[in-house]
Amino acid sequence: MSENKIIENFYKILESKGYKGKIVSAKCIPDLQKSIKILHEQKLLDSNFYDEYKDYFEFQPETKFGEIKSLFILTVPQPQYKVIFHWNKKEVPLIIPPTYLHSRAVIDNVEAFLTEILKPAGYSVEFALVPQKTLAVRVGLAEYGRNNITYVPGMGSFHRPSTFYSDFPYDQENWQELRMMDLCKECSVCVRKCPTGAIPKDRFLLRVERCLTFHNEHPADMPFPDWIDPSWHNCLVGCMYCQKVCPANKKVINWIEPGPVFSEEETKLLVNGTIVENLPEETRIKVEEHDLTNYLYVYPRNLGVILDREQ
Ligand code: B12
Repeated sequence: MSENKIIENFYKILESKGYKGKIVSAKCIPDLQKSIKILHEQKLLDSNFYDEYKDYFEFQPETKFGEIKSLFILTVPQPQYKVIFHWNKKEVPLIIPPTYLHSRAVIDNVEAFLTEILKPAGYSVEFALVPQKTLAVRVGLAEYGRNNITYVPGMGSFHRPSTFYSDFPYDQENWQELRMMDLCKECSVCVRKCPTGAIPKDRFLLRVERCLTFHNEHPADMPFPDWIDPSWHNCLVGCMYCQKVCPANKKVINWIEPGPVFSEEETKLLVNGTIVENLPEETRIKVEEHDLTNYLYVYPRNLGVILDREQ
């Protein structure tokens, strides 16, 4: 199959699956590698934050297949999930925001789709650990919201971008300016509703060290800083304040899929930090089926603070 036919096929199947994506030349890599490092050098990013995520920001493009000629960035719609805990004879429903669950399945699906298109013509793909938002906006797949999350038409911020390196030859750079949605120019509802003040008024770049998510994704043995008011917690992990009030999310905001229901006994085990292998079989299966294993490590603190409010 000719290269043009492959590209045509890529966009056709992409659309039929409800995904969106772009192909970009590997010539963009040096620019992408610089994008976050520059902000660090200008001392605009919290240094603890930068060190924690250095592997993403200073990524090294290496593959088993050899020379990288292009990058495929695809994004897939993602829902919120509602998990119900039982505590003190009450139901405590908690949201898990989009993109936390089933990430492996999404990435595997995207990889299978790309492999199906490219392998018969002799091309390879390999997952790329890159700053996804920057790339998505640079190639015109998404635009930034004022909240620093990216938005795709029809999906709002409820999408998971993933990128793959390939040896498929592609020369177009289609590298664009970083863009904020037009809607945000007249809107600052996320700035006002963020309880921690993480979305600044005086600059675009998020104050990550103020973002609730930055703290609640840390391992549970790192207590929340004192300035975080317990009433601010609104999700099992992550936070929905800025996405929930965003007018660009109007169409997706009520997309909530049911998650598991945990009995009082099970809730106790989870808040006590029981590792997945030590859970009773029925609970373990529930946790694994709903892909909750990756974030169990935050439950003792995150769920603990919320359940304390329910006393
Ligand atoms: C580090 C990280 C975090 C950190 C830091 C957040 C942040 N702002 O980057 C923490 C832990 C706080 C976090 C939180 C969340 N994250 Co996060 N995170 C990442 C990660 C690993 C890297 C992102 C990154 O590169 N950050 C560095 C900053 C500097 O980059 P940036 O935000 O793109 O900044 C650019 C712009 O500011 C631009 N810029 C500078 N000046 C200006 C001026 C203007 C006008 C414009 C337009 C642009 C601009 O330059 C910067 C560099 O290009 C990615 C995964 C990945 N591999 O990319 C997920 C990722 C970005 N996160 C994701 C999600 C979903 C979230 C949360 C929504 C989770 C939640 N709460 O539910 C929150 C959102 C917080 C927020 N408001 O930004 C998704 C985003 C999907 C999407 N729709 O965009 C990703 C892609 C992971 C995934 N699961 O798919 N996250």
